[in-house]
Amino acid sequence: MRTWRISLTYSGKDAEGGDGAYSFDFHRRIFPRRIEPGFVTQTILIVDDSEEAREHISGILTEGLAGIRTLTAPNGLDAFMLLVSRQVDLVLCDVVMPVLDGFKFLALKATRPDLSDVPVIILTVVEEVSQKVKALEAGAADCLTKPVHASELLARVRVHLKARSFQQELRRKNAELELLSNTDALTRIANRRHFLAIAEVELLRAAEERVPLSVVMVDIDHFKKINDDYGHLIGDQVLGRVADTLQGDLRHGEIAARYGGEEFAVLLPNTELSGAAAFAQRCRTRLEALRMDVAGRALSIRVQGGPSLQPAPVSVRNRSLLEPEISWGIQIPAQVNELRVTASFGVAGFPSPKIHTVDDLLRCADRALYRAKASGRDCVYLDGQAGAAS
Ligand code: GH3
Ligand code: MG
Ligand code: MG
Repeated sequence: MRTWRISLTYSGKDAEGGDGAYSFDFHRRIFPRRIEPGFVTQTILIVDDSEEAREHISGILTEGLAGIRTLTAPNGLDAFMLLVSRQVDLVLCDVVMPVLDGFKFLALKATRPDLSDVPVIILTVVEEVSQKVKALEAGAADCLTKPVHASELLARVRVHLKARSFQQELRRKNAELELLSNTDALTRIANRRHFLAIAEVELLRAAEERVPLSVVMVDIDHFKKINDDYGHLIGDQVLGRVADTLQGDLRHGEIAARYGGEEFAVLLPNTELSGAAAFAQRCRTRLEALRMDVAGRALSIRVQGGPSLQPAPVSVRNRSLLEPEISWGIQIPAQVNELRVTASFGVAGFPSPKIHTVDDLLRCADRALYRAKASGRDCVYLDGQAGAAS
């Protein structure tokens, strides 16, 4: 994709009467971090107790590789502190160092799974194969013998940085895919699959930690009529607004999902039935107050005919044979209406003697929802409750 570069240049006299110029580059302002294709900024951490060695390696890297930034540390402990606090893409690490040597640094790094994909190249003065094997077994990605050969160092660093870039890209794509597979495409909230997976985990946790867990099932009232009166597109918008309304009232750890067509489910961990009922009431009131400006379906009348009362043309090619044709239409503009939407709510909570599984929890909430529908809609019913909660 091309991006446009717009520059504004002003020139004239400055305050002292000399020639002045002002230039504003929109491209730089709007895309300040945009970099040329193939140009990446990556950070390499060099760990060595010898300042001379650190500077030597840093010089080789910054001269030999485009877009490389280096950080340095004199021992394994300082290196670890940098690793956990800064973005580092690769570590070049000496073995023998005061405070924390190269092997202990590898062991410390291994305690942090989030650092597992940062490759470490061990630099050792010992030529022995056993030393290299030990380093690789301790988690190093590669091993080089000191004094390092500039071209070999650069070649190996390139390989590991490239592998890391691919790995990061893969991770990013996987995260995107996971998000997509957990999200309902229309309303952008969780889908049923994701909801059920989270509900399983939360029910287990609730049972183990002896804390409550509630579910609210929500079903839009007479949604079929909304589709019939305003069309499916407006119906879709209503689904989005309802999803936003439910989502807007959530606290951390709570999850709202589109459970089916015009049915939603909300999972409320650490919430008793009474708290969940209050949540449902708040949502019900908000939905009741929601107004959407929409146009009803336009009424359109079209009259078509030819001079000899023949049947209307069936294809454009026949058209010229039937000329002159009378064709006129009248469009009665649609009225702008305020669409109102209500929903019915069923609430169930764990612990309850009837509830042992997620299926039980959902079934009880669904039964309460059914009773809310049966008793006139736009209300909240609790599991096991005789009268409506609202
Ligand atoms: P009730 O108050 O008893 O719940 O009545 P209702 O009309 O809401 O329920 P019903 O089950 O009769 O109709 C649900 C309608 O929801 C029918 C279906 O076409 C519509 N629907 C389901 N999914 C979608 C969707 O993604 N978009 C739109 N626009 N409509 C949908
Ligand atoms: Mg409905
Ligand atoms: Mg329904």
